[in-house]
Amino acid sequence: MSCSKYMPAPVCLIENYENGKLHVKKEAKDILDAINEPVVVVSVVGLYRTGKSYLMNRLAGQQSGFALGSTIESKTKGIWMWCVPHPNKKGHTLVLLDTEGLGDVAKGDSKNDSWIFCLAVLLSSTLVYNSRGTIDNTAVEKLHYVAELAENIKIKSAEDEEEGEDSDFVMFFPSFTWVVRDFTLDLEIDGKKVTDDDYLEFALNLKKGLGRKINDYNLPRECIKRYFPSRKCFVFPFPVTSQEDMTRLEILQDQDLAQQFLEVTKHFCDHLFVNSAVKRLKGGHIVTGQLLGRLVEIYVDKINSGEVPCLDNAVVVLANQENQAAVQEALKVYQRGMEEVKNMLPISIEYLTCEHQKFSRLATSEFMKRSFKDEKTEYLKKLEVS
Ligand SMILES: Nc1nc2c(ncn2[C@@H]2O[C@H](COP(=O)(O)OP(=O)(O)OP(=O)(O)O)[C@@H](O)[C@H]2O)c(=O)[nH]1
Ligand SMILES: [Mg+2]
Repeated sequence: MSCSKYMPAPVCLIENYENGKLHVKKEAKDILDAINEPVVVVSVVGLYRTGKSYLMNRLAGQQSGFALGSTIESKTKGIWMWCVPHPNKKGHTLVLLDTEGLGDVAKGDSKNDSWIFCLAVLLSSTLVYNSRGTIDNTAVEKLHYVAELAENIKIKSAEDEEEGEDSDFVMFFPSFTWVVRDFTLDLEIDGKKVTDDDYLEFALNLKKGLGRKINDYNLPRECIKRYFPSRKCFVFPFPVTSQEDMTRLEILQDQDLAQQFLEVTKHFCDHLFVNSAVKRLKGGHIVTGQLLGRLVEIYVDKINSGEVPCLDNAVVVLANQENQAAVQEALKVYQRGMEEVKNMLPISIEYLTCEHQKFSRLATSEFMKRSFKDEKTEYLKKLEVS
């Protein structure tokens, strides 16, 4: 059983220093290293002080966990992680990533914000974008980080770049869920009742015409649609009525919260539990906790060295590490088997050949279980030679 089942509270996964450098925390990496199960990764991003951490605690099914702040000062720093058993998918771990609030002017570091947003996109299978009030133009414009993704993430490695457009990259991007908090309006468009999803799509409609203003209006909308073809929206009412209660949500019981807030929260959580996919790498390989930890390191190293993280390169680096380990494990299987044969000596050549073939086959299948993207069967050959 993985230790994820016993993670009592979130830990910091990625810390950010004043000098702009990012750092992967060892404690979090060790936790991921011990998880051999596939992971479903849900991350939340959005402006600071909008109830992100509170929502993540609800997803973890806990009253408290990710630290909330009750002042206007931003609370969460860097990226925090909580691994819990997946409530619906047996044998899967749900990894919740809570991120630092974007757009805090006191912090005044927009580059840091871009990287936080970018890492959330790279690491998760579902990205929750949290905002407050309504989906008006300001809310959409605040999501300008999406428009910057093209500069901050590369899909293909330099060698493959000539091979045309990144048309299929979105397959490896997370699905997108827009959460609107403290929504007080009626869900109506032109006097007709609409769903949360209709509301989002309406807000993302493009304006016809030319000119800078229209262009500025359309650009973030076009980017959201392009990068996140799978979209969902949930509008939440106020959780409580009194301002005083708002700052002590963490200690309030469900019966103290607005009924409709509880209903939407449940609907939201159920939706994510059922629909959030297992995280996969470009190429389709399933990501386990272990692989996720390595992925975090690869991306953070890239960002720290001033380069742009690249999906393809990350897969190559990961595949090399994994295949190397797979060869070692397979060799062990073969050697262990042949040790036993050695103890039976003297034996006939026929029997020896037969045993050698048996353990070679076993070793190969052991290798195949773990290896990936060994397209040129480079590592399989390595195994045969040894
Ligand atoms: N009005 C309102 N307040 C909320 C809601 N959810 C949580 N809060 C309160 O808002 C404050 C901030 O909540 P957090 O969950 O810490 O917000 P955050 O977005 O994680 O904040 P940062 O980490 O600073 O970006 C706390 O006092 C919460 O009790 C909500 O749906 N509506
Ligand atoms: Mg927070």
